[in-house]
Parts: sequence; C-alpha cells; structure tokens
Amino acid sequence: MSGRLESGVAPPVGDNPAGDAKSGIKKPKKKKVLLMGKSGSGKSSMRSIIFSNYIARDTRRLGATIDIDLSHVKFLGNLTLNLWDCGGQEAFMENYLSQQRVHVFSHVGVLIYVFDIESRDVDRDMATFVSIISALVQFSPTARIYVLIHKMDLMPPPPGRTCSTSTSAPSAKRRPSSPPLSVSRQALPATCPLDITPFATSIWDQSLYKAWASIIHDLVPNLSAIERNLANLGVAIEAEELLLFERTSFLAVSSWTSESGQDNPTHDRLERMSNIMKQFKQSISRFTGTPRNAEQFVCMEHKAGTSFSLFILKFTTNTYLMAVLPAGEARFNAAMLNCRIAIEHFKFLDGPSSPSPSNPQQFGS
Ligand SMILES: Nc1nc2c(ncn2[C@@H]2O[C@H](COP(=O)(O)OP(=O)(O)O)[C@@H](O)[C@H]2O)c(=O)[nH]1
Ligand SMILES: [Mg+2]
Repeated sequence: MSGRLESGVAPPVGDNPAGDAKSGIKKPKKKKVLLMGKSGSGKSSMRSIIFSNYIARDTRRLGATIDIDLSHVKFLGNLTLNLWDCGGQEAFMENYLSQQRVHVFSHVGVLIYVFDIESRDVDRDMATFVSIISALVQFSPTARIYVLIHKMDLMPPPPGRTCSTSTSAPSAKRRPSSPPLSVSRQALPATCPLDITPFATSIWDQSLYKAWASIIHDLVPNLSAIERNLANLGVAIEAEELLLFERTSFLAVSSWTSESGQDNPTHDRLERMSNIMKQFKQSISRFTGTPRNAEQFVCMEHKAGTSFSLFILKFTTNTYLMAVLPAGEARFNAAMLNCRIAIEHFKFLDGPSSPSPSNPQQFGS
C-alpha cells in the first residue's frame, strides 16, 4: 500500500478521477443524490433536519416542494452532495419520467426513495417506484438505491417494545398499521441491482440518523484510512469506543469499538448520540442566539462515576471526536491530550486542499 494512502489521501476514486498525484491534492468527490417519493412523504423534512439543523417540529412549516429543489451540501473537506429534492406531486413525477428523464436520472450516485407508511394507495406507490427504478437503471446503472419507509412513529410499537429517544412525537396521531410495503423482485426491471437497502425511519427519533449515516458512510472518501487511524488511536488511548462525527450534521462518519466495548447492550447508541448532540446544539443555539450551523462548543466532558467517562472534542475543522473510556481521571486526561495530538493525523479529512505530508505516517506507526 502506498505511503499516500497511509496518510489518508487515497488514490482518486469516484466521479472525479482527476486527483493530482504529484501534489497529493485530491479533487473533491461530487455525488448526485436524488431524493424521491410521493408528495408529503417527508423528503424535505429529513433533508432540513439532517443538513439544515431544523428540529422535527419546524418541519410542519415547510411548504410543498415545487419541481426540483437543488442544494449542495459539503460533507467533510472532500465530498459534495448535490441533493435533488424532487417534488413528489404526480404531475412532477410524470415530468421526471418523460421530458426530464435524461436530465434527472443521468449521473446519479445515490437514489433515496421515501415511502410514507401512512399511504392509502400502496399499489400506486409501488408502480411509481418501479417506473423510477427503471429510469434510474437505464441512465445510472451503478447508482446505489436506499428505500426509507418513513413516518414509523405513526405505527404502534411492536408488542413488548417501548419507544426510544425523543418521544415528543405527537402520539395522538398513532394509527393502526397500514398493509406493510414490500417490493416484489418480479415487479422490478430485470437489470435492477438487487442490493436495495431498506430503512424504517422517523423524524421523531434516532432512526433517521441511522439511515443517513449509513448512506453517507458508503460515500465518504478515504474511509479505510479513517478507520485504520481511528482503530490505532482507540488502542493507544485504551478507549472503549471512538466515534467521529461530521461537524454540522453530526452524522457518524466512522466508529471504532474495543472488544469490551462490543458488550454494550445499546445497539443504536451511535445514532442516539447523533440525535442527542443535534438537539443539544439546537438548544444552545436557541438560548445563546448563535446560528444553528455555528460551532457551538469545543469540548464536552461527562464523568459517570465509576462506570465510564466520555468526552466530545472539536477535532479537525470538519469533525468532532467522541471517546468513551473506562472510569479514571488519569486515563481521561491522558486520552484527551493524546486525541489533541492525533488531530494532525486526521487533517486529511479537511481536504482536498491539504497536501500530503512529505513523509506521511499512519497514526500509530
Ligand atoms: N409523523 C411524522 N410526520 C412527518 C415525518 N416526516 C415528515 N413529516 C411531516 O410530513 C409533512 C410533509 O413533509 P415534507 O417534508 O414537506 O414532505 P415532502 O413533500 O416529501 O417533501 C410535514 O408536515 C412533516 O412535518 C415523520 O417521520 N413522522
Ligand atoms: Mg418537499
């Protein structure tokens, strides 16, 4: 493996294969992301919560999306998401599939298709979905497809399970379940890629973060370098868990868990942390008057007696690092110091303009 890769600046990948090998400067990766589904299914809401720091309550004020709402989201230093939020009214959908077919479905990196669990016309929803997939397979056969079954908060929880974080969803709206959505393989075009990833989501809990973190995870450049460096840092500071968050969305970019950390029974703790931190940021913004996208804190510490300690540290320009440690003051202080020193080894996350060091070193080597 080349020294360049060790430093985190991997050989060019993705849509911009024009990385400058000599200078070690890697051009940013751009991904066209189509957000589609019936009108009112919750597309603009999730986009606003994840990328514009809306709170769930605010989404009720969102107007209907007319035609396509284009936005460019910078994620870390070298990934730009071109988000196409496609208004889902039938007339628009027909237009995407006819006149705008080439324009909409060419060069797509990811399709996120949102189904409303409350929909009364599942057959029609499925027919539209199949048409969209046909168009996508025709013009972007390599695109990844994610299906979100959305507004799950409106479903009664399965027997024996209670609701988790953020229970401020309007529970009065709970209704009996509609027929479950299922995608028949026969209904899809023969050339349709099989790996469609489904997620059950709601803007009222952490499930939205699980889905979006997974989508983003598949797009982040230099992931293997991030994972390697994170694992080396985790071992060095004797952590139980490390989590790397993107600065504004607070989506988990990558994580590392020690062997003992894997015994943690809370399996959705990663997305719970994203949700909690996002709400915390919004509260700070509300009470201090700082913009929601501003960098609102530098370090947060939590020492839970003899059970564990935790800190969340402003890390590189585009990231925060969370470290979970066994209890102990000395270990805590040493870990904090070492994480600050390790920032140098993660600077590539702020690329693409950060040149590779002349003698690149993997963290821990
Ligand atoms: N109960 C519930 N309502 C949601 C959820 N997501 C969005 N909504 C609501 O659905 C309505 C339509 O959302 P919007 O994002 O405009 O839908 P779009 O047409 O697909 O962009 C808004 O009033 C949102 O507050 C969810 O997960 N649960
Ligand atoms: Mg919309």
